[in-house]
Amino acid sequence: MKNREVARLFRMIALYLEMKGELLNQQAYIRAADSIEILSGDIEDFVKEKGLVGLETLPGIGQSIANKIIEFLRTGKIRELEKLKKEIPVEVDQLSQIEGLGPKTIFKFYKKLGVRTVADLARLIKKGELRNLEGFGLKSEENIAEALNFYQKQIGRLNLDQIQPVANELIQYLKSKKEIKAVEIVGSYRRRQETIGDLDILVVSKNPDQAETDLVKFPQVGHIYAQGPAKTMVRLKTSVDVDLRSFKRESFGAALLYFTGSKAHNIKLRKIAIKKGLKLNEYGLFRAKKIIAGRTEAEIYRKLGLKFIPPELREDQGEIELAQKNRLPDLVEFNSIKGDLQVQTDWTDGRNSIEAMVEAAIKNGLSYIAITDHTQSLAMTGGADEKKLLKQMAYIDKLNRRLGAKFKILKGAEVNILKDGQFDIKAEVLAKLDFVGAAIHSYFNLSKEDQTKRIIRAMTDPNLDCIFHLTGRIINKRPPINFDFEKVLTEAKKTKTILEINAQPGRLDLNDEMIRRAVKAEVKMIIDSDAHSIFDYQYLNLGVAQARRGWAGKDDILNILPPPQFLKKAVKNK
Ligand code: DGT
Ligand code: CA
Ligand code: CA
Ligand code: ZN
Repeated sequence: MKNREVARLFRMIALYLEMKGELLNQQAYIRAADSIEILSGDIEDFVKEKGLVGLETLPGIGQSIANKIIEFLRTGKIRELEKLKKEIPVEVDQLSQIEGLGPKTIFKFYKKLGVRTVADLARLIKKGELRNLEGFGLKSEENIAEALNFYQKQIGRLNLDQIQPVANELIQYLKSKKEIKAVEIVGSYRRRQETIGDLDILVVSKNPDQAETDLVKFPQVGHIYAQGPAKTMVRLKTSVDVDLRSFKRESFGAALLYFTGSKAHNIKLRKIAIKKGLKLNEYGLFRAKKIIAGRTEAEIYRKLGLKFIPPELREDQGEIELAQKNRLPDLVEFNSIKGDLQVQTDWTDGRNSIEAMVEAAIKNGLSYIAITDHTQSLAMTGGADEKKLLKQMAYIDKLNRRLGAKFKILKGAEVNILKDGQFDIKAEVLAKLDFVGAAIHSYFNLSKEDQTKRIIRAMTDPNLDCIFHLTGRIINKRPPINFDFEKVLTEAKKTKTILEINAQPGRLDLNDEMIRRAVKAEVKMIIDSDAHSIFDYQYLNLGVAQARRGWAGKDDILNILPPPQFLKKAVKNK
């Protein structure tokens, strides 16, 4: 499948065009990239079947862009992009990953200071030369230095959504091979860590050499580091490193356990084995030379006197001790979310209509959603004011009458928390909504004291039901705001304010440790996709994984309840 590669190149073209200030053209490439990303089939098959004319029927794709798709499929290149790179020899895709650096600023750095790469930028900052640039100062230099530092620390680690599509593709590919009898992804991906260093894959194969050859022949492979016999390592074209190891069936459970990690979890398991006079390694659990378990993880845990520990918990945070006492938490389950309480639509910055978001929600097994478009002070998103909100409420009432009992649309909003903790929508309008969420979208840098006060003031508002993405962090891009989480938890419990676990792979906000503290403080949570298109509901399960990593049980997560029970527990002011 070359869909993702084509979309990536189009987004790159869009970045160069934005540097040049060709905004109309830039928008066209972004629309085309969106369109190709959501195409369900292989773009190459599509072109074979329907040709240039077929391409032009896709939304956002005209003749000129269709020709570039065909050019790429034929030659592996897009001349337009090559030309742009020559004209502006700047690594804009990497530089623009640094928070606060848009294409326009990057262009300015290039023109005035000759910055072409992240390394160039780092050098300039070190020399303190950025502050002298017109329109910049010491403060903006410090901000960029901090963002750069953040970027460099995380470099090379990918978010789950950057890795999931190619991981699924690779698994399907390996499963289709005759001699491969079992395939599992292990490592941090199986534990659903927030970011992934590399993909570790285990297979059972009658013929390990063949499995290695199969991996090397996977069409997405761009580079081979090492091939066989014990391990094969490759780099995919999407910059993901993959390790593949082959095991016999009777050792597969032991290998799964070993390579799922975490290392700290494994070390503790080995200590328990030793205490029982046993030995645990990636081939099995042994008494002297005799294997006593190895085929499944469950039998190894059992022989060690432990309940099975789900991969999301294997971080040596006390889970082993609880498993010994049979007191692991009754974790919230995958696919158990019944309602999504943060959904944006084309009334503001979402891509799809309310109707389309409802239809997709039903397809994803949900029975209610709250429409929570942004409110007015977020001007860039076309945020709603009171008048627009009231109009949307009336419209939702009409849709609900049509839908009847099978689905419920809740009237909601994602209100902005202003600098002083007040909201940007009048209380009398908020009181009319079914579900009010609020979030911080500005003033991320207040002092700890002011930020804490601001959040607490918001939570004491009787109209507020939930705080969305509390810390505001963007993984690899923006650090969390500075505030006193314990104080916020105490206040949330007192005011019955829900905290959201935002499932967007770039947010995953709250993080695992904060979820654990919220569980302890008996603060209720919900898991939302923060959908901006019909495709985002798929992220709900990443939110569930995050909740499980935070030891959240079924009682801690309110939106596994059907709508009447949910509303009764979740909504404050009704
Ligand atoms: P990553 O790739 O940085 O996101 O993190 P992981 O956890 O996938 O780490 P990775 O790829 O280095 O290794 C995969 C798993 O293999 C790791 O979670 C535990 C296991 N493992 C690797 N090296 C060792 C080791 O020296 N001792 C033990 N006990 N386990 C190891
Ligand atoms: Ca790994
Ligand atoms: Ca690895
Ligand atoms: Zn938001």
